[in-house]
Amino acid sequence: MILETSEHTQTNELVFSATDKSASLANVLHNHINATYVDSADFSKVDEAELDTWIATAARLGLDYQVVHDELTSNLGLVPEAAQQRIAETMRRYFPGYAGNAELVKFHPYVVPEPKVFDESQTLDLGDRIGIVQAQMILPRIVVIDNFLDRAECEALMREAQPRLQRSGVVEAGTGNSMVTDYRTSEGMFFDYEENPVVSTIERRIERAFHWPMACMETMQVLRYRPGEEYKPHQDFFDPADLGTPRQTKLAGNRVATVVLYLNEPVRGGGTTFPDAGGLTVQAKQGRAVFFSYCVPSADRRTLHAARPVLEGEKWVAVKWFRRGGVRRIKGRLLSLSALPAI
Ligand SMILES: O=C(O)CCC(=O)C(=O)O
Repeated sequence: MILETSEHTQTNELVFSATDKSASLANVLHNHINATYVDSADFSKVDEAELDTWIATAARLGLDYQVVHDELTSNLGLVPEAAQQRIAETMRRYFPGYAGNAELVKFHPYVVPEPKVFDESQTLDLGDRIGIVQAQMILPRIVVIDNFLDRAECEALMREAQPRLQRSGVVEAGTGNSMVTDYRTSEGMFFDYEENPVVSTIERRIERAFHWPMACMETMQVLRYRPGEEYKPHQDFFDPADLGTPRQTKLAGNRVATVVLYLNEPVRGGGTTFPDAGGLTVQAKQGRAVFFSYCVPSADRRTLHAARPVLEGEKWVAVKWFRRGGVRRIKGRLLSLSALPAI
């Protein structure tokens, strides 16, 4: 039995050979576990969320089930049944398609973030609130969710971000450096992970909504567009053909999905448009999220998108980009890996 994958992961033909790289990745994870958990010799201090992240990351990196299971028994001291149950619980949480017996599962590294929408009600359990799915499509995979943020959260993000705004940049294909261009004329800033309680709450909500650990996301960016400002059509992933791409992807792998959160409503203009999705345009509305994923860094996924010029008023958004892997240390609490499979 293999991990069931959703439509958009099945369509790609790239298949990772998990066993080839298991040894070296296992070492990285193993060393980490030794350093963080075993030296402390107090397994009761292992944080549940941290363990979840570790298991999900191992799965995503393509480690064998048995390697993960052995880590939990030999390094965390779990009895085999408890290790098996723990893996199954995490897999169900992070990979909605996961159906089976943990002992038989072969982890699939091409899983992408995906919201678990309740078909009957077209809602999404965000943990502390219920998202309303306004529209969704399979290819490109786009989901529009209202009620993702409340008004106070939107206002807090704009207020905190405002004094730190600077002219936005884009990544130059040849070098991987950031540069200012007429292609993207907004201003922006980045919050640190869990920088304040509002950022933290929203990051947790994003983790839960899309089944992807925060450690495999970039920090939150907030953008402001004033009249005439825009971001012309672009892809969010780093093109494997670009010389600057390895610099961008060596720590965290490529981007696999994006969520744009609208913090306010411009008077006119400013929608997010997807030219390869028949020109679908999502209008900015306070509290709304538009999510899209791209399991491989290819225009075939049809996730070309643009922020249309604002015509009147201002538009504010927060953006989170999801990475294939690349777990970083977040406030000393989460896993840190530097070796990642190149995708
Ligand atoms: O502002 C928007 O509507 C989209 C933002 C965007 O495309 C980006 O930052 O990559």
